[in-house]
Amino acid sequence: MKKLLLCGSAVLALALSSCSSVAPVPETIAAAPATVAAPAKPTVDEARAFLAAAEKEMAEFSQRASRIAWVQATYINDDTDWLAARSGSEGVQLAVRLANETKRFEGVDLPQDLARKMQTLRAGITIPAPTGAAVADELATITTRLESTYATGKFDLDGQTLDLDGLSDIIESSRDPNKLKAAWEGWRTVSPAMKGDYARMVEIANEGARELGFANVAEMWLSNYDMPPEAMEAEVERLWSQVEPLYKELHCHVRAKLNETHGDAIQPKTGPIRADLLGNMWAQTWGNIYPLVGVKASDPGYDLSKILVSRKYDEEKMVRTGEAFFSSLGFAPLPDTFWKRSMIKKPADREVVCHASAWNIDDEDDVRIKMCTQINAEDFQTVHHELGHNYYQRAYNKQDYLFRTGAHDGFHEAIGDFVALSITPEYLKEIGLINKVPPASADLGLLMNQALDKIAFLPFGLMVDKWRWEVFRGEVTPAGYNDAWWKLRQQYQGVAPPGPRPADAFDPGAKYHIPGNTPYLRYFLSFVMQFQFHKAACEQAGWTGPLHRCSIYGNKEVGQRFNAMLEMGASKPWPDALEAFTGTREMDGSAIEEYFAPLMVYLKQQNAGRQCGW
Ligand code: X8Z
Ligand code: ZN
Repeated sequence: MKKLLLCGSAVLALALSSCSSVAPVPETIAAAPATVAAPAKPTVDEARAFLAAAEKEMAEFSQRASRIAWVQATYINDDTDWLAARSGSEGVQLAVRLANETKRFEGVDLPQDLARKMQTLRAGITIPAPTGAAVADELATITTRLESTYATGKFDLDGQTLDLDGLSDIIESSRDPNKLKAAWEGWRTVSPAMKGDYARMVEIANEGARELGFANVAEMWLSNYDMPPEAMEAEVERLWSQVEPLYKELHCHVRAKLNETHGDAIQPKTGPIRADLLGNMWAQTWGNIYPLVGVKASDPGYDLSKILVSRKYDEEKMVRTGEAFFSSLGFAPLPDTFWKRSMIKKPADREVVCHASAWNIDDEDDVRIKMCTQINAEDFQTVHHELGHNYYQRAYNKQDYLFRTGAHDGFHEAIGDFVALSITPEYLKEIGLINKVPPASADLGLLMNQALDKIAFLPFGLMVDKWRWEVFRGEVTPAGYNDAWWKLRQQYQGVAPPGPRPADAFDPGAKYHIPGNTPYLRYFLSFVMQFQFHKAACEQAGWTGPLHRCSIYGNKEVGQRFNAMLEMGASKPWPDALEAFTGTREMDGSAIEEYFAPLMVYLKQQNAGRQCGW
């Protein structure tokens, strides 16, 4: 029941990390009367036996639950929704029972490995419920409905019924502001129906968190990083302050270019950027508008999306190419079952959850991905992202059950992206996708392309859970959900909706991870850490050139050191895992700063005389 999948309905998922000691929780049991002997403190052996039994029970449950979840996600109908809700309810009841049972061991001086497992059991339920079958049933019905509503959402535009993929195609390629606005607003007609369910889910989950000794779900989520939750929140601020200046410069330049393209009436020179103009449904990555903002004199001279199409890549070839990269690092090929059981192509005849995800069905070798793959550069990157999850899952599958997960959830998200940072022109030439490596004069173009995805993402990666923390903490009530969302969108990303939002709008629900209940801080952490991994790997490879030209393709020594980190899973505090690969124990934005340093110089020159900020 933990980690059935990464990036799917995560209600049952035990979170992906644990702490080195059990955090103190408020006393919940009144002191026994003096005349009655207090029950004997449990021993370390009892704790070990309890954990072994819990791991066995969870592993067994997960065998069935993960298959039910897979069938539902790849074949949505009323019956699979029913099955998923039933199984989800059983899973949350099991997780809550085991989490409550850890209370018995509070105050027992446990060895580090046992303490970590106790902490994972107690804090690792993404969306908990209070004890009781009826409330667990209600919660699971709600969470299943939220995800299915998102996955099956449609909107009629110009006489055509479009799903998220169809509407996204418009956002990604059209330059017509009216059409962009219609597609952008159209997708957001899917989410108002979710709002009541979402608000009720928050109530139930917070009650569940309180029963387990947390103030609310936000505190619970932040308790999975081997440090007190307040310290983790401060860490996140520290990392953001490192990368914010780069984002501000990029925003300023992109806004100026959009102003040149669309004129003052559509995109003014000052203030926030219109969210539908950035080439992505959520304005989270901006690579699709590279042609509008690219560095003319420094263009790399190739378009990977076009090349993949012209070279007749199909869905399988995209994934096989990703697999070959991991093989070049020394990883064993994916098992035959991966190819038989994965869903890598959007089925024409049924509803599925298209949002890409990676699964390990049996917690051993039955790894799979689920993607509605499109033949373009973005999905080429996503294929590597998903495979990163699968290779991590396989690397740690010899650990104890509760340690078969990432060192923290940001590690899990960073693995495949780190590998994909090595998709350099040199690599593309090596695998025959381009004929000529662009000269150093193309560096700014290459960096701009990368920044539009990697730097643009950072404030979005941060604000999604800032919103959820406010919601779970009760700082924002359902009446204020949408305004709070746009306040954060404006504050961090400097984007605004293309027009006033309707009174019933629930725009957070139009982003997969909100109805899908997948925590989002992991991606912010990943986007910082993947550059740390890249820099460390390039140093290990003896690379002395600019970081964005370094590829570790084919480097088995780096692969070995990388694997040493992956194999640890969550068995040690995450700084130990980070150190095993990078030699440092801290998350740090200086690698991403170094990677983009030449672009920062260029952006500052371009922005001279412009009024930046919003
Ligand atoms: O959800 C994902 C992955 C699956 S874990 C496709 N990502 C985030 C998103 O799409 O919003 C990857 C980067 C950010
Ligand atoms: Zn992922």
